[in-house]
Amino acid sequence: MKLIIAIVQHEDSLVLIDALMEAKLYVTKLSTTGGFLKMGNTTLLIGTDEARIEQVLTIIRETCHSREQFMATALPFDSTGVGINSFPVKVNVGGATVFIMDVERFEKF
Ligand code: 2BA
Repeated sequence: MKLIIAIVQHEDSLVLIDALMEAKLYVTKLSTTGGFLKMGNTTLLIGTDEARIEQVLTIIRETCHSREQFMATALPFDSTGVGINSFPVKVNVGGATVFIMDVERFEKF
């Protein structure tokens, strides 16, 4: 048994969950926040047999897309550091960040 942890963008999460459900996979959705952008994203927990890992990765690849986000970066605009000027910095986010872990034991009650 493996646990796949997939961090994806909200925009892709519903299509991804539908595709996983259609493939008869189990999935749990968590609302999470990225540490860098401090923006909401979605983390999915998918517990499955090792034999189905590639199928899950294919579904994630087909449904999750990379996008450009802009974050405001603040810089002092004079030598005294008085006053703040902010400008947007482009960041490329996703498609998906995926961790695959061994599950030592799995129980359902
Ligand atoms: P965030 O932490 O909000 O990061 C959003 C995007 O900002 C990242 O996209 C990456 O392009 C950039 N970024 C993140 N940290 C950076 C840094 N220290 N310096 C420069 N640029 C940086 P992705 O790599 O596609 O990551 C999307 C989201 O996946 C992340 O949102 C975070 O929530 C999660 N994530 C990515 N790698 C992770 C890791 N190694 N461990 C835990 N979570 C991770």
